[in-house]
Amino acid sequence: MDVTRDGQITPHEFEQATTETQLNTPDGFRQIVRPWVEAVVKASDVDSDGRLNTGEYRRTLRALGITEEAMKETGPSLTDADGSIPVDAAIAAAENTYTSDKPHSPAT
Ligand SMILES: [Ca+2]
Repeated sequence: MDVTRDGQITPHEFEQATTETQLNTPDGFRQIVRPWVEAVVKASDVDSDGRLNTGEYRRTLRALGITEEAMKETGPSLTDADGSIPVDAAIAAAENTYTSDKPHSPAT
């Protein structure tokens, strides 16, 4: 990570290293990001029924700083007929978001 080997990690070095190891690589996602995503999604499932209902889903995205507009784009593609999202689908969508080459492609 300390490319210049000066004993300090600049913001650019940090960004470059994390992008290379975590983003756009399924292995990087599985090793580094997926545990965090799983923890967030499972903590969001307040009633532990294996699904994120609308309230659980919206509350989590709001806490993560996701805008209402982005929620409207993402939610409908993931929800089942009852409006809830299976926990596994939410985790898969996050993986796609982190590893896809397409911008704003949560669950394609
Ligand atoms: Ca739930």
